[in-house]
Amino acid sequence: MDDLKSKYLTLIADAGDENTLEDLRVQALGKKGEISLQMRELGKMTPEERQTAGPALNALKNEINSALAAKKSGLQDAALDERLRSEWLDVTLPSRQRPAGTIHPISQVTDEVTAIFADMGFSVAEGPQIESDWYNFDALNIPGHHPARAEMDTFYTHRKEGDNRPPHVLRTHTSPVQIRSLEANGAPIRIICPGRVYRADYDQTHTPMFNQVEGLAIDKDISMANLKWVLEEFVKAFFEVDDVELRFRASHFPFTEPSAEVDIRCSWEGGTLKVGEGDDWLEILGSGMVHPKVLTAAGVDPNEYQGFAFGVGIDRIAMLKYGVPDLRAFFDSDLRWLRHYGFRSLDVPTLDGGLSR
Ligand code: 2U9
Repeated sequence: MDDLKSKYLTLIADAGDENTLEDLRVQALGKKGEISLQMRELGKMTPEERQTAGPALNALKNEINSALAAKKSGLQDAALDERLRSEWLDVTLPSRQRPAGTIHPISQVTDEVTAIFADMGFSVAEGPQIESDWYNFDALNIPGHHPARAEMDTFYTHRKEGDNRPPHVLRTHTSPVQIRSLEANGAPIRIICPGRVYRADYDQTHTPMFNQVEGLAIDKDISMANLKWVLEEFVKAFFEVDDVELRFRASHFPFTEPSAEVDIRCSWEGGTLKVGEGDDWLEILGSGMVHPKVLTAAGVDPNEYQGFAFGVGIDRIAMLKYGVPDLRAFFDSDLRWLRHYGFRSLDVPTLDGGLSR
């Protein structure tokens, strides 16, 4: 028994980790362990022998258990000391920079345009992107047979079998918002309507979904002179130039009469657009005086009121202002590259108190 004791106490003292300790526990005290087998031998002994061997075996078992427990706690303490020595944290290190979110260029340009028109007394109106045939076409003087319907080739929803009403459309312009606003508020009115519009088109300068801002000013004494001034102020503020020359070219839209496409004087020196100087002309928007039929459809008396309307492609003027060559880039999922074009990031405070850009 003394041999067993010194054997196990030595082995326990030498054990280098908790797994070895557990193996030793099983080897000595497990079901088939050396001490357990000796316990089993007690049954075969005489009562006298058992009286000395029994307590001695129990004492040995307790001593080994204590030695195991003491060694285990010693190993755990040593492991903790080692971790405390090797694993440490430099709390004085600066925090990691997180990638900052950015405002989408279309949102940024929409905000810029909105701020410019807000300064001229326009408010913002919004409406549904899925429109009825009436608001998207008929109310805007585009009847069923009108060629403009085909030009604005759009996406239609399906009606149930047997439902012969015209299908809803994904709006092809934000003009229906203006009809709805006129119906709801009447004249006078001064609004801009920014938002998504849809046409079945896809190439370098057309995407099936794009963004427009349209404007409408209706009152008792509005003329094309007012339109010209408003557009000049807009172009100067948007392209950040002191002066600009606008050219109105006669055009045709079903919803305005007369209608004009508007060009701005510019140059393309070295491939970069310069607004307000040079010998080139760049078309940037369409406009005109609202057609009397459109006013009537929106519940406004054209004998009492008249006004102007215009429409600008937000994506287009964003491309022009920031020199982005392919419209489709705006709708890529990863927009980090747009920083290259000078779109500002959100100012995101970091943990060290600075601003990451
Ligand atoms: C109402 C009455 C008239 C909005 C107008 C244009 C001319 C125009 C284009 C610009 C580029 C569409 O995005 S684009 O392709 N728009 O040329 N839009 S006048 O006229 C209206 C709108 C609402 C009630």
